[in-house]
Amino acid sequence: MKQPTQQPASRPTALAALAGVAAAAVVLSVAELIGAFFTARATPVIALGSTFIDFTPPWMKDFAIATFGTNDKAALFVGMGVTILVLACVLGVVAYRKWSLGVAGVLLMGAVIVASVVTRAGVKPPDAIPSLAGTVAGLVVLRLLVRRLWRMRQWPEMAADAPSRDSERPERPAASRRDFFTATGITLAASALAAGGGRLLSAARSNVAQARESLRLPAPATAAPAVPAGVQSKAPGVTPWLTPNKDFYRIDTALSVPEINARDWELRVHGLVEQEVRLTFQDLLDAKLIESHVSLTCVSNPVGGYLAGNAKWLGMPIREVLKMARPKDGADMVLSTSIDGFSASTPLEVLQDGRDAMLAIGMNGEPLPLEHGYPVRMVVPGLYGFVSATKWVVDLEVTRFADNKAYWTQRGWSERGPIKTMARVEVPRSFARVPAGRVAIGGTAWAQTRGITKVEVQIDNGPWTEAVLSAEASVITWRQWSFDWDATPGPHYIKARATDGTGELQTDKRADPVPDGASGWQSVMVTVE
Ligand SMILES: Nc1nc2c(c(=O)[nH]1)N[C@H]1C(S)=C(S)[C@@H](COP(=O)(O)O)O[C@H]1N2
Ligand SMILES: [Mo]
Repeated sequence: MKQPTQQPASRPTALAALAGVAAAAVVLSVAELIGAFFTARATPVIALGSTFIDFTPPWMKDFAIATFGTNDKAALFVGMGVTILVLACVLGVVAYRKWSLGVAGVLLMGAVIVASVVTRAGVKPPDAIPSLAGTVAGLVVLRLLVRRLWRMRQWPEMAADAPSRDSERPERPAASRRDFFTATGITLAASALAAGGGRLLSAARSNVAQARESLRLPAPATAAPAVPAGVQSKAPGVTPWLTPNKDFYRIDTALSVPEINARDWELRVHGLVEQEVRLTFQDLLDAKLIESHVSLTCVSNPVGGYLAGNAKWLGMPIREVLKMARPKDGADMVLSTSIDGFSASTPLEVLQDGRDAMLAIGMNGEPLPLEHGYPVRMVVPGLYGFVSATKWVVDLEVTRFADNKAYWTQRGWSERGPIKTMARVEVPRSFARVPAGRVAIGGTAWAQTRGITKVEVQIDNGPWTEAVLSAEASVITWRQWSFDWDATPGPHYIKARATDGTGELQTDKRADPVPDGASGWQSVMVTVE
């Protein structure tokens, strides 16, 4: 007969799940604390997230950027948090029901974490230590908490639910539920402290941000041509022609921003070259630097999207670096690799022609911000970032497209990526309500290395009419435009299209970002009141 005080069967299960969550918190926080003394990329959360990103199929990357924009990393962390929570609950219940299975589960997860850590680029075998220590600590805590639950089966309320275990001696004092909650609470609080402490410690140990602050950039040997007056669109509300660093879009696969000491930085130029070259940061500071306004664009940018920016870059021309290395006949590509294993394939000829392709150290008069590639990144006018703009670059291999594939090319994207001509409507915004009368339409257009010579606007199915082009700084920067519209009440569609410097009209053929960039004319719906 069951006792009248019998608790619902779900109660011990819920407590076991809670034990699992506490154990997972211990795994992660212990690894975080110890990880402060190792590479930032070696902590379980960062390593798992990065591994996940590397295995993300192109459509999912596209979906993530389309849905979350530059918050895609925050979305990933939330997704990971939920997954870890669910797995931890399952592990707790499994361990409570059958301890040996629980151990196997924890060890399996530990193995997955360690594998994802040691396979990260730029990570050394000792970097597995934080994850190993975390796993062991988590196992110990899980054992302590689950044992308390077993002992609770001697507590009459739960007697019928706990599996009978010969290993648990009846003479042991029965544990109470309060015991369990106290132990779990202490575990969770200690985990929070350890994780927070780990964060503070890594921040204190990293002096890269400080070194960047105190870095003084040299003056360029060749200054950027003066920006003509009137580059800004006349339409109020259009994005600034020059993008401030803090507003510059950020796209990369790096979950934790690599921290490189400029004095440790070295670039190796090798492969199909007569002379292997090694450059230090001091070599760059001493070189004849150029300064140039260049607009960057991301291949994942949808039609009308904001994954583009325009900055003044300071750097050493890559063609000068290649002159020292002297590429051999047959080479047609330079594979640039970052410290964290991202790579981009850039046609060799593009890096040798007259355009301002550079190893950049400055962005809008400052050292590169950490998240934009400090201390050195590539900037190549005319190509999407995924095949040219390697941040935290440490290696240039002169090679052939036939022999090597870059990071995104291995994942279904194109091996080359010239930027497609694009006109973007920025004001009025999509679905805006505007008063009837004179409405200023405006936006930005780009076709880097070809330039923009015309932007046309169409209202509903009316004629295509030329917009007013703002001044052009160069063919490698974007160009703004404006258009005065006499708006009549009702719903209206505004379309825009650009013509590049070769006279070619932007294609109206709709294409997704995969594999080599979105195309099509943007259409914006507005309501005139
Ligand atoms: N190391 C590294 N460099 C990288 C990437 C990356 O994932 N890792 N992404 C590239 C892509 S896809 C783009 S669009 C540009 C974006 O540069 P930004 O973040 O400075 O705007 O960086 C490029 N360089
Ligand atoms: Mo990109």
